Amino acid sequence: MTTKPPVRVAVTGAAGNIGYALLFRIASGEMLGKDQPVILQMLEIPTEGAQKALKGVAMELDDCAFPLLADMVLTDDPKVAFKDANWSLLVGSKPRGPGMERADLLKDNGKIFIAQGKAIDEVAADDARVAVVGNPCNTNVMIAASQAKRLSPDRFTAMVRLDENRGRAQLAKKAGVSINDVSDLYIYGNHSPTMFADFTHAKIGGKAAADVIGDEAWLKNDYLPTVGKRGAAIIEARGQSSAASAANALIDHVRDLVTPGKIHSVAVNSEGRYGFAEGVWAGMPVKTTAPGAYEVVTSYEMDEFAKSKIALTNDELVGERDTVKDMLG
Ligand code: NAX
Repeated sequence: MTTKPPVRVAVTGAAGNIGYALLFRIASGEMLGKDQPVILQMLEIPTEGAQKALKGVAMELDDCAFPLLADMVLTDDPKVAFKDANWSLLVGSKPRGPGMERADLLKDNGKIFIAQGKAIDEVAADDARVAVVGNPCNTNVMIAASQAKRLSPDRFTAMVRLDENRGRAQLAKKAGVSINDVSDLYIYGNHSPTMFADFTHAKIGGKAAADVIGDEAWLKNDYLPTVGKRGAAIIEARGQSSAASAANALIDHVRDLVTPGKIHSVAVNSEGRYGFAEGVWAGMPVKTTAPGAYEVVTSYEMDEFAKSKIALTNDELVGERDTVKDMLG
């Protein structure tokens, strides 16, 4: 059996749909490795219903007898959940209610991410890393990062990996090839329908995807909206938002961030790259350089079409930042 010390993984919204599809895979070693013990530190809101459901999830985790699950913490207190956490996966957030404006959602969720960003900065491990899934995830991660005094902004990432996976799957389907033949497809901008799935640099079987597909109109007018609105299409079909595929993407997001050499789409502090405004968190390709560390791949040259798409998604990110500007620490 392994002798590695356990990694502490905090998961918020642990009794929710994504949590249910996520925790078991973390505990079975799919995220951090089959020889890496983990301690799950699970946060839920302090209602009786949520805490009871969380207990139920923990009972099922017990019943799996996972060899790598060293311990569990169940709590409604962020300072307990994030204590010494090496990874904090911020999945929980408030869903948009009937008649609720997007600006209200941004502000309501902003409060959660102010508190959680502060708590992580205060009590998480020195090597703390954060991945935000709860929507609007690009803006939520910006708010959380703005609260941090100890942890640098590069520790805070948000998830656009589900969009990358969706984009690769749609290209493979259209070309009639295996998913393994699709590469170099990266997501730029916001996790929202304005995102840009950059088909202009994608490859199929090592060749330019646009040449293999041979239908520019389809790529621009069908493919991009299909990828951008896939979340809504899933809700329409299942009556619930993506959960298993979102959990799967989060596993991919973290696993590739701890695997040197991997190039993948992550929403990071833009620092003005690819024409994004300074200080917004935007999807872009990153290369993992050491476990948990990455550099942005800046070598892709964008054509006029790609630049116009990036400008649109950047405008939306800037608009979201304006809405929450009073919440930025
Ligand atoms: P659920 O509503 O099933 O679960 C969310 C859970 O979070 C609930 O159990 C709730 O009690 C808990 N929660 C709420 N506020 C909390 C807080 N302050 N601290 C701790 N827990 C809290 O939603 P689920 O389907 O699991 O989705 C979770 C989030 O992921 C949503 O914001 C959703 O929009 C977002 N998504 C993000 C995706 C992405 O690619 N970035 C894709 C999937 C998903 O839509």
